[in-house]
Order: sequence, then C-alpha cells, then structure tokens
Amino acid sequence: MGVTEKLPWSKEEFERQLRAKGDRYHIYHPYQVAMNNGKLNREQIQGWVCNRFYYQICIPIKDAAILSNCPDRDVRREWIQRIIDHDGTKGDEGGIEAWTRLGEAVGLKREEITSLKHVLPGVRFAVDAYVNFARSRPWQEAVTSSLTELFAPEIHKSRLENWPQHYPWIDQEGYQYFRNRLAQARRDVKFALGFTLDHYKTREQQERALEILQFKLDVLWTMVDAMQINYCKAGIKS
Ligand code: AHQ
Repeated sequence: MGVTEKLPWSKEEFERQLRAKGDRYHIYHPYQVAMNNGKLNREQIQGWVCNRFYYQICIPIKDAAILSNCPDRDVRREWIQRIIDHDGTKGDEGGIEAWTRLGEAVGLKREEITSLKHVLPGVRFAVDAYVNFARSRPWQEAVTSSLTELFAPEIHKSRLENWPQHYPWIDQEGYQYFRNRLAQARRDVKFALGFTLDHYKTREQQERALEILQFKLDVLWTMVDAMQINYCKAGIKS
C-alpha cells in the first residue's frame, strides 16, 4: 500500500464520522431554531408545512427510484416499507395523509396544501435534486443519502415537546405525523446505517459516503433557507 493511500476507518470510526455531520443538520438552521423556540408566527408555520408537503410527497417517488435501480431482492423487501409508510395502505392512511392533517391542524385548507401553490422555487429545486440524485446515482448511494435520518428522531421529539406550549393554536391531532416518524426513522436508520457501514470499504469510498450525507444535509438546509428568505422578510424575531 502506497504511503499516501489512507487506511480505511474502522466501522466505529466511520459511524462516528457520519454522526459528526449532525452539526450541519437543519435542526440548527435559524428557521428551525426559531420554530422550536416558539418565535414563528402562523404564516411562517403554515409556509413550512406547505413547503415540506412537497418534500413528503416526493419521498415515495425517491424511494421507488431506488427500488427501480436495485436488483437485490432482500434490499427491496426492506426498502419497499418506506413507500407504504408514506402512501399508506388499507387501514393506515400513511404519512402523506398525516402531513395533510398537520396542515389542517395549523389552519390550512387541504387544497392550500395539496395544490402545491405555496411551494417556493428553492424548495422545489432542492427536493427535485434529491429525487434526481436517487434516480441517477447508484442505488447504494441513494440508500446512504437517507442517513440524515440519523438525526431525525431528535427533531421530531423537539417538536412534540416544544410546539404544544409555544403554539397552543395548533390542533394537537396534527402531531401524529411526528409521533409516527419517531419509530419509522429509527427503523429506517437501522437498515441504512448497517448497509452503509458494510458497503463502503476503502477510505476513499468512506469519504464518498460523507460527501453523499453532506449533499442531503444541504438539501434540507436549502429548503429552510428558501422559507426564511420568503417568510421572514422582516428577519426572525430575536
Ligand atoms: O418526514 C421525514 C421523512 O419521511 C423522511 C424520509 C427520509 C429520507 O428518505 O431521506 N428523510 C426524512 C425526513 C423527514 N422529516 C424531516 C424533518 O425534519 O421533519 C427529516 C428528514 C430527514 O432527516 O431526512
């Protein structure tokens, strides 16, 4: 092995490197910080729900793109559950419906949400970049790109803890989405993290995995950038 060639990280170190990227997770974005501190007004919350709806309806499309690129039946058997989580099935309406209920809980009419008329260009471009990444990159890379969910349970928990006291005007029925995601995100991560730690063998491949995670962190960050620019023209209440 050439002196310059770096040794691969151990699985523990590789996982530590992936988790260390959490400091760029959108929970630290000023818009999300303001949201969790009760500083956003009705329009800023409603705008977030309408724009995130576009992300939510694109997730099953993204996951179906991964399935269509993946020849491994065992991986498909795992991954298909993510589509069912969002699209629902007989007797369980799924995450897209639950997100629509969140929209109603924050005072929106269904049509305001489902028409996508409030989706901002920056949000659309970021979400479409994520879907196109899953369509055009190897399915293994798209599996790894879902690992921002390493940090998702924390953000769902913080909403469930903070929103009721900060936003008493929101019907708490709407929080079911966040409750559902706590368990679903943990299950998703169990598979995607195990797969990622096994799949990337050389140090160069492991560093590619970090790049992929950074891409997805940037997708999520850019979405709330667009919302902050559009819904916080007067800046965020300090
Ligand atoms: O509600 C979210 C969701 O269904 C998903 C799917 C997953 C993926 O495949 O990339 N990521 C994700 C996320 C959801 N909620 C976000 C939030 O802040 O509410 C977090 C996001 C993620 O961390 O990727």
